[in-house]
Amino acid sequence: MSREHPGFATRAVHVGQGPDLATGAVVQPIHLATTFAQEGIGNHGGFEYSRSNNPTREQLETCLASLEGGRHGLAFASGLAATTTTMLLLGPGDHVVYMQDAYGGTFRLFNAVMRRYGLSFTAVDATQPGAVEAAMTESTKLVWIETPTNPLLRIVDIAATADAAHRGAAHLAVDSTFASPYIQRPLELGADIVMHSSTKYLGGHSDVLGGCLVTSDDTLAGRLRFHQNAAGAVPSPFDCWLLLRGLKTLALRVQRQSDNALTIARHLQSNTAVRTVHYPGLPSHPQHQLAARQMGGVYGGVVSFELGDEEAAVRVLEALRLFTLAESLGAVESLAEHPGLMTHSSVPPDERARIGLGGGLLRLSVGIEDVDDLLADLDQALHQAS
Ligand code: P1T
Repeated sequence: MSREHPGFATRAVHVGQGPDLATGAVVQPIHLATTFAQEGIGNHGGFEYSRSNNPTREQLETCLASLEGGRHGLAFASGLAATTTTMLLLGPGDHVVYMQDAYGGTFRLFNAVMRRYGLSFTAVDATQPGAVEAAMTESTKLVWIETPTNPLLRIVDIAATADAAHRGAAHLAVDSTFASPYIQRPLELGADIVMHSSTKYLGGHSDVLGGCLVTSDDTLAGRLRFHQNAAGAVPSPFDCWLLLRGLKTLALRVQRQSDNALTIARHLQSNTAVRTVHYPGLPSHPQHQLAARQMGGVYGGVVSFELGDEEAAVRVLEALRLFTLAESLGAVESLAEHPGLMTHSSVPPDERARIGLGGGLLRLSVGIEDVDDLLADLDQALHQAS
């Protein structure tokens, strides 16, 4: 690469990659080997055993670190494997403050699993200034936020939350899955760890599960690397290769998905059956100014909106033809789902009600299709259901 600081799209195609030195193959081979020959005991070329490190995984981790503007990237078998490995840094008595509106699986991991190991958790509305700081105690070691949140697309101020966490000597981890590094780079805003479900935008084709962590803190990186190997929730080389392939088109895909999503969000606002549209790119979003600053004017491919009640929401879902009824998000094809009955059903009903996740809420993951076809599908489904 000739420029001193190559741009995002260039790094997505080239960092950690490039022609194979042995053969000249323009695409790197997949290193399936589980173990690597040593010239003498402990004398090797950086690879011993694939759980500890693998050439294909290392390429992916190098590329991910570059895209997030971080020094160290770590790849995992799923987003939840990345989150679990972060939790392994903590011990009995440690306290975590987390954003209340988070992916249902994150809520379940914290409350149904990690509490059993002596950790305690406090959920706060981290969009409110001062809420994180007010919930922190002397035992708080980690603040965990998601922004934009799943599924209500709320925005947390990363820089302000990093300051609050650091004043209390805690680390800040940001689940940035809904944004992708094309849109938002939390480390540049003061976060200590950025986490992704790579299953979503990074992979981008609904064909690989993965997760990652990126940090610029050498000490944290060393501890995470130790636990990545010790707990062993690592991705397969083939999955790493698929993710590298996905990353190459990340900028193109997310730009197109965001353009389509903004058009859809505006269109839904004009439908009388739709009560509220949640999309940070709309000027009516309560945190639009913050989103504009933090997300660089591109707002991602997820839109959620509220209909009168659960029955109406289910009828619309069943009437959609081009949008596929399915969980997950971030891939090239458009998906639609009911968070209360699907992705967030592991969040107890009273907790859902508390955070404003109602039965009439639908979530769209907008793909790269022609937007006119997506609009027509939504129009016919809303019309049929009304
Ligand atoms: O599914 P997995 O790769 O383990 O990632 C978990 C996860 C973590 N964080 C966020 C913000 C997520 O959205 C997810 C997974 N979410 C879905 C499957 C979903 O449909 O919302």
